[in-house]
Amino acid sequence: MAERAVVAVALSSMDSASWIEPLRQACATAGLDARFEVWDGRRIDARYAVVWLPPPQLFAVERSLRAVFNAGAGVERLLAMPELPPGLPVLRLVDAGMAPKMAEYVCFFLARITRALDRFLGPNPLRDWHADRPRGAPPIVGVLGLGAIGARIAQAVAAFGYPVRGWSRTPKQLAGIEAFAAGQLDEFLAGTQILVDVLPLTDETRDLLDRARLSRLPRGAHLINVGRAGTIVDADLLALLDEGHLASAVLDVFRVEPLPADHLFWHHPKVTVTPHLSGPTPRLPAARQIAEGIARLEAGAPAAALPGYVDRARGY
Ligand code: NDP
Ligand code: OXD
Repeated sequence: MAERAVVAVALSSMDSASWIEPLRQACATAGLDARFEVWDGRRIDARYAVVWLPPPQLFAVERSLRAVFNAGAGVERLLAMPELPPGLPVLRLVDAGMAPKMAEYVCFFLARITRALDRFLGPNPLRDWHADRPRGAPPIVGVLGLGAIGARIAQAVAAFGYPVRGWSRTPKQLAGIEAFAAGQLDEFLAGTQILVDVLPLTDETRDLLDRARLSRLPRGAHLINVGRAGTIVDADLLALLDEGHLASAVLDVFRVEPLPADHLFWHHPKVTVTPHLSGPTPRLPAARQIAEGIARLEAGAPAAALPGYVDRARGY
């Protein structure tokens, strides 16, 4: 009989202990015999690790790892760890319940922007029954990144009647979404009135939206960033907001998190800051995906055949 798999759980900011029970439950459902342990720095001979910003010594201490499961979608910080062994397969979550929450977040801010709902909120709400209502054509929404999450966001936005366009590295065919390929970014931006960034951070997407690119958006455009902050040059974004080229920015992700208390974004009148909460990883669906992944690996499947296998050269 195969030896029981030991799984190290090292989830730093996500509270490792709270994941043990969902992982156990998910294992029982997947028919997998595994032992999950919160990793405390001592060697447990783990065959797999479930991580989010793990301590770097994990990879030096646990030398028998066969794969590492990232308890989130973005892997840029994990891949940037010099301690991560080069050949160790990395798997990430694919949707796992994050996509609908992020679609909800984006649609909430779209309604707020397009109906100027802020007028009715806050300490001095407008009390005018005859306040202006938008009756024209809805603005064009452009979604950068049409992966597990971006596609869901694009489809949710389209379901509310917005014309939606999407940009991805490889061409996509999604019902009701106008698709733009990698070489068509300028054209994509020129026709986008509300830009939603759902890109992973990779060598190719780092600093992608600089002054030149953001300036291609029409005057008065809005930005919602739920992907990664490193895809946008902060100083260029602030300058374009101050100059009035961009009307507003809703930012859920930041180059430094937690966002430092003195950062300009906190106080800028055209910026809404949320503390990286658009897509919190829901424990049970995530645990199920991880348990199914481990079960398949234990059954002999190659890691590259699993959903969420990260192409380390590509960076996502
Ligand atoms: P996926 O890997 O499924 O999708 C990534 C998308 O980006 C794909 O459509 C991909 O193109 C596209 N893309 C990648 N590189 C490029 C490029 N150079 N040019 C054009 N398009 C590119 O990721 P997910 O949808 O699961 O997640 C996206 C990101 O959202 C995560 O990486 C993470 O950073 C962020 N995130 C944020 C959360 C939050 O709470 N704020 C929560 C969860 C995720 P192609 O389809 O051709 O591969
Ligand atoms: C993720 C995130 O990548 O929460 O999952 O940002």
